[in-house]
Amino acid sequence: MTLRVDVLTTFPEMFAPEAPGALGLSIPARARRAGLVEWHATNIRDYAANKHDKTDDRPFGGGPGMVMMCQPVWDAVQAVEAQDPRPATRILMTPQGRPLSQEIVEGLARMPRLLIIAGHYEGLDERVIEKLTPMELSIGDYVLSGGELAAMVLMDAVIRLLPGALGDEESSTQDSFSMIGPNGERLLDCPHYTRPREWMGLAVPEVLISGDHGKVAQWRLAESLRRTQERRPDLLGPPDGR
Ligand code: 6GU
Repeated sequence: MTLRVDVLTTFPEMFAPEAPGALGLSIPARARRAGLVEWHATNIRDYAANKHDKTDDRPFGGGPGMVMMCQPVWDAVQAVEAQDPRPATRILMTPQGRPLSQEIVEGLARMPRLLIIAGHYEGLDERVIEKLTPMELSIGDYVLSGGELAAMVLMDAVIRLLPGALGDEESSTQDSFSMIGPNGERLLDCPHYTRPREWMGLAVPEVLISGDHGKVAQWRLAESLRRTQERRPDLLGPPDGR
């Protein structure tokens, strides 16, 4: 079954399947051509029921920036959801959302249909969020001009997990956050090397050219653990301080 992704945005051009941007090249483009995924970008502006096709307005209480209005967002969601009988998992990209993780990505890759709202400006009127009850996701603790780039990040991460999206050469099982440690933790990836065996005085670790697959697997796990401890101790759980 083809995963259907709808993106609701005021900048649908960013998602043109032929655009040689984030999704128009490489793995997502190949997955789309293979029929594993289809995506449709809908312009929220097309659902604005006011004279000037306005989708945003000034915030009550004053202050800088604009707020996306309830009506165009709500109507766009209703219209897009009616285009396919399968229920859509509603997602709102926002810096106030839950931090995206590989675990969340894996869950979303099993869904038949995703509907991603990419907010712009200061965000959406809170009432439309309350009525839509979307899953709210952030891609990190920094601010983007809009949710579109974040939506593309999410889409890329989901699409590469669809069965058949990666060739054997690109298997996702050993990626960072997919490699599992002795206590079930998600680990960072190990270092990688290719030819030549020596470059600028640096040799490839001996074990990798030993041909001993057991030893290689052991070394990779140890390196993953060491890197995770060094760079992302938070992934290994809180220190056992008592
Ligand atoms: Cl999902 N949206 C925006 N606008 N900024 C972000 C983000 C999302 N995640 C991190 N920064």
